[in-house]
Amino acid sequence: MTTPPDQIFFQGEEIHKTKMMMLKMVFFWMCLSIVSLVFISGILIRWTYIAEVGGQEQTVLKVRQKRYDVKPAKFCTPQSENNYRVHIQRMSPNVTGKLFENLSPGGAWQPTSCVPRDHVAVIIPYRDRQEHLDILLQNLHPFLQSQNIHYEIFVIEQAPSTIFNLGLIRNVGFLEASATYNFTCYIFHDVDKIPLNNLLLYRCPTDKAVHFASAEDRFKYSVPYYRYIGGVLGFPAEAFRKTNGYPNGYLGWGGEDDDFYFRMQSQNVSFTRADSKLGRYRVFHHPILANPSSGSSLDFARYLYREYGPWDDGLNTLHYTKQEVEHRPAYTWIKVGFDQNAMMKKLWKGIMDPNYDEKRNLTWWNINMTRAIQQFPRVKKHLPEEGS
Ligand code: BGN
Repeated sequence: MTTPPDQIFFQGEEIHKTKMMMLKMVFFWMCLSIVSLVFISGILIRWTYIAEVGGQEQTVLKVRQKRYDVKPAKFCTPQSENNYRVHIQRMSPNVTGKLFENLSPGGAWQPTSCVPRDHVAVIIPYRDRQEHLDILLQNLHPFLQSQNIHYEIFVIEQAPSTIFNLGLIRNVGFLEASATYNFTCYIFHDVDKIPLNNLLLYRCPTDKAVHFASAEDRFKYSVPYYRYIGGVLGFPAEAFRKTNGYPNGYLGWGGEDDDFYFRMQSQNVSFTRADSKLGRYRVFHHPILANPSSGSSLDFARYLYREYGPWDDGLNTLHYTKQEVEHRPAYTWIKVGFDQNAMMKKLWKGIMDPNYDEKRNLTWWNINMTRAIQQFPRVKKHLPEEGS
């Protein structure tokens, strides 16, 4: 016997309905279990939380409130008014003792109520200028603290018996400071320049240098010439490394900063200059032992960089001995020695000759133009014709 067609249809519909019912029930139970699971975990978490904070509902509320109140990290901003007073007379040790009380040994400081964005190393080359250093420090600490930055002051002293080599000492300062912390700004600071306005912010852009000393009193609050980048100059690490640092081969006073300007130019490292209302400095006078040969070295170096690219001297040829390190109350002191004569011979690839000056009992180094031009012929076209 065969089942009539309408009966087949009826049976099929029944089965379908039953299946749907079952599916709906499964779905309903699944939803119910998820909801109860969430609910039970909620209760459990809450219980654990209450247990953690002492079992008091009240405490839970307080703790929640407290957690809610915690503000996101606040970045430091500099003080907006110029409340920094310059003290040109050397202060007594009692007064400076108080002034330096809040510093970490080694002359480091950072704000505690906010997160500093700027981490600044101030590098001061030093030789025989105790009074200038004392006056600079008594001003520099309040100046930097008013800017709410993290900073440390490094004083790099050249061991006696050789002519002062400012470029080399600055390079040492950079290497030593960057070995202690990854500072965002390295500021090369002459010991005899006192900043007068704390709205001049000691910080660096990420990719170029800043010339801070744009208005020294000795230059009637201006720069003596456009290329002048002496006095106080700041750098982020990468841009400074790109220049290969200061030249190590300028002895005595003058020229190393001008040479450095040409290095920056040859490496496309640009700089900004502080507004002359802000970049004001008081400069102490001191006897100058000018280097009689820096002019000719500079002339040569300038065209050498232009024609042959980065000169093989600077951070990559630096050899020195760290003789002493002390974390003094207001600064980190590093005493450095090096063999100046050996370095001068090697450094300029034999194009320099020593020249003994009896009057001063010092040896200067002069470019030997004949050898220099043989070795670097492309420089010749830039130099004045002989006899002209
Ligand atoms: C320049 C010096 C700079 C110095 C400024 C300001 C030279 C190069 C020899 C021609 N340049 O004359 O080094 O920063 O005066 O004092 O001496």
